[in-house]
This record gives sequence, structure tokens and C-alpha cells, in this order.
Amino acid sequence: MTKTPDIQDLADRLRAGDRRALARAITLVESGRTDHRDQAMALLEAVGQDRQALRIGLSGTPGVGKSTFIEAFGLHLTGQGLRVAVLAVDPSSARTGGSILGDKTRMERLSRDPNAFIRPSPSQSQLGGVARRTREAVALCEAAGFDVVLIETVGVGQSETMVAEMCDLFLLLLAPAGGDELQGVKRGIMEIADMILVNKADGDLKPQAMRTCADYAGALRLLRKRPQDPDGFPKALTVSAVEGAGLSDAWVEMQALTDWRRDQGHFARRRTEQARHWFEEEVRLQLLARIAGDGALAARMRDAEAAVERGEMSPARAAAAVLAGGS
Ligand SMILES: Nc1nc2c(ncn2[C@@H]2O[C@H](COP(=O)(O)OP(=O)(O)O)[C@@H](O)[C@H]2O)c(=O)[nH]1
Ligand SMILES: [Mg+2]
Repeated sequence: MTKTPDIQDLADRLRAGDRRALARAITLVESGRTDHRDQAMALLEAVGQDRQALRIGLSGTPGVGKSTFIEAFGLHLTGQGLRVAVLAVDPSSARTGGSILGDKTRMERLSRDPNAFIRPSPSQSQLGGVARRTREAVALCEAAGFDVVLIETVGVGQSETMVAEMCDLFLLLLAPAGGDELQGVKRGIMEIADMILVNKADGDLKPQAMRTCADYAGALRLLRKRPQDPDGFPKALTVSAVEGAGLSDAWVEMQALTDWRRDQGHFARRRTEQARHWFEEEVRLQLLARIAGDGALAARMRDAEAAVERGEMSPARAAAAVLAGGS
């Protein structure tokens, strides 16, 4: 792979912490153009993988307070001298018009903080593309020297699982609710959450938030015991993004969990598993892209698809026929 001087220059500036270089680099990895893809891969190699941030995924339904939480939590972290990058994953943003961008007002102070970097979610519909773009943006933020990368996602489709698959910690943000609403959280999400934060524990909502928190703490204890969770985890805590309450405690718990996992080897093992997962995913994506880019193959693909739709071939037989070169 040949590195153009431009790419090397961009990599150098990015590693020096230049936020404009980082923004440009992310634009490059987001591009769908083939020549840009080559440059993006060269850039990722040029910036290296020697720097590591704590990657934190944050999920929760719209209105639960994700943006408000990220602003407050992000400022809490920069207040401790940490550099914080915020990325967003919103596969629905093509339809709804963007998530973080519309929320810029709620992150006004964080976006002006020189130790923070906020990247809005571009509109993109295909989850495979979103995953690649986000993963590569995370790698660029790490190379730029950020200590913490926060990835916000709305609970659309598979986006939560996808984000969890690229994070060290996955947080689920909830709002105070009646006890019977426990069912409203997808079981799969309860299984991947490393910590539950019940937001809006302030004013009139505080008692309800405490009850919700206790309910979830109980549910988490019943639901699972994973090797990567030390005694007492997963935890459910209350926070108030508006008042800033509980943020410090939540950060202390996140660090305790992370330190324990590092000591026990879970942290590194998880990253290795994730790298393998994304390698397999990339093989899948690049194979499909190769088929789509090859006229004869693409035609066979369409024929096979039509045969499957008419019920003339099983999906497995049709796929084998496409790849074997038959028809
Ligand atoms: N009372 C209270 N309201 C909050 C808190 N955090 C967020 N909100 C409010 O909840 C609404 C949705 O917040 P937002 O951050 O946009 O939620 P998002 O859709 O998950 O990003 C806004 O009106 C916020 O002011 C909190 O800690 N306490
Ligand atoms: Mg939001």
C-alpha cells in the first residue's frame, strides 16, 4: 500500500491532537468512494494502533436523557483533565434527520470544551457501513490521543449490539418508570449492559428513579452472572444529568470495573474477540461488495435471488450456485 504524502501529513497532525485533522480523517473513513477507501485504510495504518482509549457505549430510548447525560458526564471527565470524544450511531438518522446534530444545543458547553470532540452521526442507511465507519472513527479518536470515546446509540434494530461489539463498557440509560415497565427493556440489552444508569433522579421523579433502580438491580442479579463481571456487578445506579448528581460515582464504578477487567485479562480478551468479529464481518461485507462489482457475478446473484423468490431454489442452494459459478 502506497502512502501519499498527504495521508502521512494528515496522520501526523491527527496524532498531534489536531481536531481539524481528526474531523477530516473521519470524513475520509465515512466516504463511500473506492479511492477514498484506499486512502482511509492507508491513513488508519499510518496513525497506528498503539494508543488506547476507554470506549464507552451508551444506549437508551429517545427522551431518556442521553444527550444531556453526555454533556454533563463529558464535562465531568474533561474537568478531571481527560480528553473526551463523542460519536453517534443512528441508523435511522437518514429518516429522522440526525441525532446529535439536532442536539447540539444540549451539548453546547461540551462542544466548546477544547478537550472534547463531538462528531454528529451522518445519514447512512446500511448498518454494515455504519459499523465500519464508527469503528474506524473510534480508532482515529484513539490515535488522536483521546482518553475516553463515548458512542451514543438509539435502540434501533441491531445498533446496540453493534455498538457493544466495539466498546469496553456498555451503559444503558433508563428513565424512572413504573415497576411493570421492566418488561419494556429488551432482554438482549439487559444481557449486554455493563451498567444501568437510571437518569432523572431529581425533583419529583427522584423516589420513582430510586425504585426503578432497585428493580433493575434485582433483575440484573437474577438474570445473569458473566465471567467478566466481578462481585457486585453489573450495577444499577441513579444519576441526574441535569443536576450532575451521581456522575462522579458512576465514573468511579466504571473505572473500578475496567481496572478489574484489565487485571483479570478480560479487557484484552474482549478486544481480541471484537477484532476477530469485525474481521469476519469485513470478509462478509467485502465479498458482497466484490459480487456487486462484478457484472457476471452480480447477474448470477440477481438470477439466483429471483429463483429463491419463486420458490425454485432453496436459499442455501442458490448461494452455493452463485459462488460456484453455476446458475
Ligand atoms: N428532570 C430531568 N430531566 C432530564 C434529565 N436529563 C435529561 N432530561 C430532559 O429529558 C429530555 C430529553 O433529554 P435528551 O438529552 O434530549 O434525551 P435523548 O433523546 O436521550 O438524547 C429533555 O427535556 C431533558 O431536559 C435529568 O437528569 N433530569
Ligand atoms: Mg439525544
